[in-house]
Amino acid sequence: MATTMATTTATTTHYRSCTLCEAGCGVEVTVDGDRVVAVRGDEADEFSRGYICPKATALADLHDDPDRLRRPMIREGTRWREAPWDEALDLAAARLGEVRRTYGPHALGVYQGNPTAHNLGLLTYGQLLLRTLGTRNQYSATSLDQLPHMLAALLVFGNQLLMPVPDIDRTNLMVCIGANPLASNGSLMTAPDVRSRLKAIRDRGGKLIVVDPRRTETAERADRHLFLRPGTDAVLLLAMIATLFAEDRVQLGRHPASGLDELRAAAMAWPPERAAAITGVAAEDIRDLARTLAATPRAVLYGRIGVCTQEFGGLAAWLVYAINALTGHLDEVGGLMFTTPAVDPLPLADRLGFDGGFRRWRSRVSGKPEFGGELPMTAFAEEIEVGGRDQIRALITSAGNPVLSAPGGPRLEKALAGLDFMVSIDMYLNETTRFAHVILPPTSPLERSHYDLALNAFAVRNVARYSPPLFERPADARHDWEICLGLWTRLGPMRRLGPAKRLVEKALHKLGPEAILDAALRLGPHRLSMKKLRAATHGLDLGALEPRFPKRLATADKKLHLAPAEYLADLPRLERKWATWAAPGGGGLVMIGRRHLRSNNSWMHNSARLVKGPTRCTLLIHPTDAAARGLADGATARVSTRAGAIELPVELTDAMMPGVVSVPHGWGHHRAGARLSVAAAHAGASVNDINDPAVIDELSGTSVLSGQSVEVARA
Ligand SMILES: Nc1nc2c(c(=O)[nH]1)N[C@H]1C(S)=C(S)[C@@H](COP(=O)(O)OP(=O)(O)OC[C@H]3O[C@@H](n4cnc5c(=O)[nH]c(N)nc54)[C@H](O)[C@@H]3O)O[C@H]1N2
Ligand SMILES: Nc1nc2c(c(=O)[nH]1)N[C@H]1C(S)=C(S)[C@@H](COP(=O)(O)OP(=O)(O)OC[C@H]3O[C@@H](n4cnc5c(=O)[nH]c(N)nc54)[C@H](O)[C@@H]3O)O[C@H]1N2
Ligand code: SF4
Ligand SMILES: [Mo]
Repeated sequence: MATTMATTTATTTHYRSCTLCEAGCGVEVTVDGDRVVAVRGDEADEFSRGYICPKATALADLHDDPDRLRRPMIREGTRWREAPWDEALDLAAARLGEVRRTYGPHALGVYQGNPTAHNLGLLTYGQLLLRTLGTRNQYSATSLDQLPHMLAALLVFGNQLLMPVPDIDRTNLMVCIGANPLASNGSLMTAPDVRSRLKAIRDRGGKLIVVDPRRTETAERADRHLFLRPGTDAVLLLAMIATLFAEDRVQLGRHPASGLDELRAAAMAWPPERAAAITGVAAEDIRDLARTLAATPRAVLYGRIGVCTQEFGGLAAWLVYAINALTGHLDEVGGLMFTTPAVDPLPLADRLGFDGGFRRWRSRVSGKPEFGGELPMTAFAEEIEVGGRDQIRALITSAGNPVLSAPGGPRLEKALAGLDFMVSIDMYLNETTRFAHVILPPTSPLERSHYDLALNAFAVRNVARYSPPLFERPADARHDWEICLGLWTRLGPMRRLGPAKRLVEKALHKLGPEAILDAALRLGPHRLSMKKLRAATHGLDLGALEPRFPKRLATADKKLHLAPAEYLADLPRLERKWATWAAPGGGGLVMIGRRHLRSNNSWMHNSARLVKGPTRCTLLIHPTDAAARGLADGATARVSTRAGAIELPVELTDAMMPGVVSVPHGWGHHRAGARLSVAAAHAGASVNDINDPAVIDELSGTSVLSGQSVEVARA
């Protein structure tokens, strides 16, 4: 077991998992005293097999970063001061409580960001605090990300967490649409060293096909790459389904399903020729895709964020699941499969209040649909801005940076500045948390324990790995879960207990996330325990994925729902969108994003090691589109939408589909008042300053991050 050796200068080696992305690679950390001297891949981790990406070393940078907050901060006007924990927690609870007493529970807003999913404490005690406040103003990065997949899981399989993953290690054909795992390391597909795993498909005679508006790092290594016009995935997928029906290739396999006739009728309106004119993919290529998927015994269609965060993301996510079902690849070896994680998230999620649901209520200002107990980020700013009953007047953000991560950054900045009170649970004073009145910083990732409660459920093998804290935390540091517990006892139902609440806090503190994890492991399908996990320094391999139907299906009738009414009702919107649409041209451009291996959303740009080298916040544009605008390589372009304009350097590349430009997200660190000294020197521009928050997927309420129209000109 790894322990801290802070008092000696001898070098020690510790094994744990990296918490920075979904791959969860095993790392070997060499420590000299209280300094990390090396981070390597853990060769003995059977799942990640020694692989790490350049971000792993940033675990050390994060730990050592002088800008990382180590004590609570209280803002008085424009001045920040460090404060003792009790003062900061008391103040936060008092002010939040006051707003709730005066205006009611919905006047409290909550935003939870992406690192929540990588944090045992936030997934347990964090939810205890944030999900029990009684407010409907719950927001998270879900609606900037995987909401359409979750909606499809709910409507097709009966539970929002039942998102199947590609059985990448046994498939012979992977069609990858709207995902770039070579940069992202895989998402809703925990598959460390995805590059080797993809290569293995080809080595065993299989194929990789990529459908993407950019010839990505993944596409470069594929057997085939097809350019697709952004936002047209639903059309492409419907045409593939039309082909399956027209050519009598539907093979549902062993699963009882409903909705087959409705799905056929819907798809028949989109013959490949019609779809070709819209998507930019040739009709014969569309047919080929459908035929190859149907004819290959072990095959999978994998769609990720590119199919989600777009105008028809809801429809597209549904159709990805539907095609896997129709071609006999759902819940089959080598296809799209359900996992058997050591901690089954379904019962746990129910207990924590993540019960699935859609449109049980709507947002106050513009009627955006609720999903899973949350409202979409497309409603966030307006719920703060517009006065009236249930207006958000106080906000808790936890592990999120919505000023950079959600469309409409400048608008959100104004809204945040107008809040009565804001508290942020975060280790940085960044673009978002600078608006807080109190910042409560958690321990560094190396000071806390880790177990991938959420992401093991999306791993391509069933695995389990526990990491004890590597460094002992400083005496005056608190873990995320302790911060949340501290706020909860002051703010939750316990507050009414008076002095007795301290006893409850003590008892819950003694319990800790490990005890919850232990219970969940024991109840889980592999009957593990903390003891067994602690003994397995390099993690446990619990075997390949196995078919789980019909038992795992959560629909009431135990059938696959292939044509849920919610989707059928959204099809006329797709019709309307393309009814009047002629051939490509007109010279208009649309914008997509991109990820880079050395970057992680908005928050890893303060690591000098990661941001060094040529600037990565550039506009990728096809040479023809650039020439039409008089833009040379390296020139500064002005990119604008109705929402605003940004300026950034131009990079010419024929890897872009003509008519499409790309700008990465998470940059724009020039904003005054943040404390990110390295990032400020590599500021870049925030693409979400110009992504218009009013452009949404109307079905799911998800933000549109791909395919918004932009003007590009010389700056
Ligand atoms: N244009 C565009 N926008 C996008 C995307 C895109 O592709 N294009 N992608 C979207 C996606 S998929 C996502 S998930 C979102 C992410 O959006 P967010 O989650 O809002 O933003 P992050 O950049 O991940 O910021 C994470 C924050 O958590 C803090 N943090 C890190 N670790 C911890 C921890 O252990 N505890 C606590 N308390 N805080 C921590 C960091 O300091 C940082 O402030 O961005 C979305 N925005
Ligand atoms: N290095 C690094 N890794 C990360 C992150 C990071 O910021 N950096 N973020 C993490 C997070 S929060 C997430 S959610 C995952 C996301 O993981 P992925 O889904 O793999 O994310 P991307 O690399 O953005 O790949 C999305 C792809 O969709 C394409 N695309 C854009 N618009 C469309 C469209 O309309 N249709 C289709 N078919 N394709 C389109 C883009 O060109 C891009 O290649 O990555 C995670 N991993
Ligand atoms: S791919 Fe990189 S960032 Fe992701 S878990 Fe592995 S080492 Fe960490
Ligand atoms: Mo994400």
